[in-house]
Amino acid sequence: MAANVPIILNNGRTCPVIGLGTWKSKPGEVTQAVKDAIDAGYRHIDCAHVYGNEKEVGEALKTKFAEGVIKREDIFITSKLWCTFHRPDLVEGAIKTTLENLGLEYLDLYLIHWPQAFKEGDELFPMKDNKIEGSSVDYVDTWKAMETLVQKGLSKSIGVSNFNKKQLERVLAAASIKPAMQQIEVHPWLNQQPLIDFCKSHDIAITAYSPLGSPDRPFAKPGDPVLLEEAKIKTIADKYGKSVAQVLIRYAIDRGLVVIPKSVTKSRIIQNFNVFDFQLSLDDIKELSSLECKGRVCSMGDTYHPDYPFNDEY
Ligand code: NAP
Ligand code: SBI
Repeated sequence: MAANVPIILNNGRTCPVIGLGTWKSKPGEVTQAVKDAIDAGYRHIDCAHVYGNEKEVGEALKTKFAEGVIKREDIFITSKLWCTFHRPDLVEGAIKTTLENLGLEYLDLYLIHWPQAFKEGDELFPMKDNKIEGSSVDYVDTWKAMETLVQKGLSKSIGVSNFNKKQLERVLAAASIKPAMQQIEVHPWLNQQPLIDFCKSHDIAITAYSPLGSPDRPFAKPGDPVLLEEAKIKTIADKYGKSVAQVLIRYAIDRGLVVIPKSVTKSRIIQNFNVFDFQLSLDDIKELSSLECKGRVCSMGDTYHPDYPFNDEY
């Protein structure tokens, strides 16, 4: 009825539909979280250099390989190129750092984390006059450098994250390898239908990030509404005998998306994967989509950057 079937990317490779998110997972918690996730059946982990915990994710992978629970080819590992490494000559070094930290020889998917380039250097968030300092590197040039990573066997697939339609069009026009994936924020308050339709029309798969509304985001303000407490979603969840989180995860899967809920809590890690025994009706998906309110919860503060993606309609 709702089997755990991986999606097929535009290069013929497969990607498990649920991955474990790792942003904000503390180094001291993430190793156990990844081990718990693998034991619960997860075969996809979403990582990034900027999360500052790839070494600790790697420790969990090493243990699970050594225990014989999984082999390298059984698990899908995503990471992302941070904004300070967009300059083409920095891209190969950046993926090699990530591979070294994760203890891997290759990634399954490497994404350009954001279209905006930041000033190159040691600071991940280089600041000037209280603002993030940009760099003029064009993400199309970064994309050409990403393509060489596939040729060198360092990543099986490449893609983007947080790109708007125009930015994707520019990449597509120049690409020898089309992006296999676009990772964006998706949940009922930001249903992303126009951008999803555009990506689907180009055979680019979508990963839904912050599917639970990212309640632990560091920039949440007191009084911000909480997606997991939305009464209309609770009513739908009760009907299926499932939690709001499980309904939000199914909301992505039932729209054909990959989804990467983050948790460091064993019971939630298990709960979030326990979604293959039900499916949302079309009416319920429509009702969830009708909660759209441009309710973006994750953004980068540099709205003044020429490549800031969220100034366009989509
Ligand atoms: P999220 O997955 O929407 O929410 C995570 C929060 O929900 C945590 O506080 C977690 O708590 C809690 N939670 C998890 N399962 C729950 C459940 N069943 N019931 C109640 N609470 C639950 O937020 P996110 O971390 O922003 O997004 C997920 C992942 O997407 C990230 O970790 C990252 O890998 C990726 N991401 C990518 C980008 C990008 O720019 N590409 C941006 C944002 C996120 P505990 O951990 O305490 O259990
Ligand atoms: C960080 F490590 C620090 C800030 C921040 O804000 C925007 C969202 C983001 C990101 O760029 N990718 C994430 O998963 N979270 C993030 C990460």
